[in-house]
Amino acid sequence: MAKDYTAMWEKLGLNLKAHDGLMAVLGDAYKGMYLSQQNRPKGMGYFDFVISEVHGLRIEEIIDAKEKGHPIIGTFCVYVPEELVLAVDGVCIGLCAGAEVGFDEAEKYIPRNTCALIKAFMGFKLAGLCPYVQTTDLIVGETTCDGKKKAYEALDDITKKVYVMELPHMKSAEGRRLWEAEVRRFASKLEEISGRKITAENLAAASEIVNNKRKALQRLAALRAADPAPISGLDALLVNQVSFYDDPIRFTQSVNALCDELESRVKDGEGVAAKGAKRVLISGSPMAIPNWKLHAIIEGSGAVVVGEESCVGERGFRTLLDTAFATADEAMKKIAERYLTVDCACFTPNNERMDNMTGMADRLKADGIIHYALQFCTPYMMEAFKAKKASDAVGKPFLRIESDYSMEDFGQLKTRIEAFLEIIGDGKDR
Ligand code: BJ8
Repeated sequence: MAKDYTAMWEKLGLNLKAHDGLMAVLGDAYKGMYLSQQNRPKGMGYFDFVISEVHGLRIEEIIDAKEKGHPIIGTFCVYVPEELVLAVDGVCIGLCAGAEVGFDEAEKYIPRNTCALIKAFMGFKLAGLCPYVQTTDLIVGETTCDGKKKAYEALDDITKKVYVMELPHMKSAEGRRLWEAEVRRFASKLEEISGRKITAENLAAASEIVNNKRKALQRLAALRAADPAPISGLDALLVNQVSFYDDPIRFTQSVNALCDELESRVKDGEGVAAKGAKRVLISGSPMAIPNWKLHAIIEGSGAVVVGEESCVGERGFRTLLDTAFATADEAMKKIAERYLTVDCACFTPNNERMDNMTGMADRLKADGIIHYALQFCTPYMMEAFKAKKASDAVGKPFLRIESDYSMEDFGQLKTRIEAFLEIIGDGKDR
C-alpha cells in the first residue's frame, strides 16, 4: 500500500496487530500465486493495484461516500439485487468471507462443522479484521442455506445491522410471489435508510450500470473459450472476486480494457499456457477472495482453468436484467424474475444448474470438470452426485472435491488433481 492507513483502521475499530499480520500473509500469498505467473495480460495491472489497496484506498472511498450520505450495504450473496442499492445512490459491497481468520472466535457462536465461508464472515467481524463490515449501514442476509440463515441471527446479535431477505427454496408460483414481495420490502428498506425514493428513472440508470458490469464479465468469460487460453483461471477468478467490491463503473471499464487486450491475444494465438494444455471447468461453491487454492493447484500442475460455474463466476452474471420497464412497479417484477434465474443449490429442484454446467463445459471446451464443495456445504456436496451423473451423460471426466480454506490438504489435493489431469483430454485434437 502506498499510504499509511493506520489511523483509518484504528478509527474503524480494527485489531491493528492482527490486521497487519493478515495483510502480510495476504501479500505473500498474492506474490506467490499471482505475481509469479508468466505472461500475464498487462490489463491485470489494474487488478493488482486494487488488491494492493483492498483495505486502503477502496475503504477511503467508501468512507468518503458514507460521509456524503450514501448508504453502505454489505452482502454475502448474489441474490441481493444490486440495482436497488445503486438506485438509492448506495454502495454495494461483498463482505470479507474467503480466509481462515477468527475461526476460534467464530466457534463461540456457531458450530465447528460449519462451512468455511460462514465461519470466515463471522471470524472477520469478531477478530476485527474486515474494514468493510465496519463501514456498513446495513448487512443483508438471505435465507439460502441453513448455515447462513442461522449465522445471520448471531451476526445480528453482534452488529445489530443485519436485514434478512426471505428467499424461497422452490421456483413455484408461490415461491415467485414471495420473492417479488421480498424484493419490494428490500426496496422500501433502502428508501427508509437512504431517504431517497426509488423511481423508474433511477432504476433505469442503476440497471444500466449493473448490466454493463455483467456484460463485461460475460465478455471475459467468452474469451476464455480460446485455445490457447488468453488469461489464466487465477486471473479471471480474481477479476470476478474484485467485481464484488470495486466501484462498478471503474471496474467495468477496466474489464473491458482487459478484454480488448485478450481479443488481440486470441487473434495472435497468444496464451498463458501452451495450445492444447488441458482445460478444466470448476463447478460448485463460490470462492470468495482470497480463496485461490484450487486454481493455484490446477494451474501449478500445468492445466488451465477455463471457467467457473459458481457465484464468483458465471452463475453471478449469466443473466442480464430486462430493462424494458416504464414504471418502478414493473421494474420490481423484472428484478425479482432476473434474480430467480440464479441456480443456487439451495433450490429444489435445481436441474438448470446441471444444464448450465455441461453447457459451459462444452462451450469452453473443457476436458474435465472439477466439482468443488466447501466442506460442510450440504447443498453443493449433495448436488455433486447429480453433477457427476450429468457430466457422465455428456462424457466429461469428473472429479469431486471437498475442501476448506486451510492449506493442510494442499498436497493431498495436488496428488488427486494431478492424477485427474493425467486421464483427461487424451486423444483430443491438439
Ligand atoms: S446464491 S452459492 S452466494 S447462497 S458455501 S454459505 S451455500 S454452506 S455461499 Fe452462496 Fe448465494 Fe447460493 Fe451463491 Fe451455505 Fe454452502 Fe457455505 Fe454457501
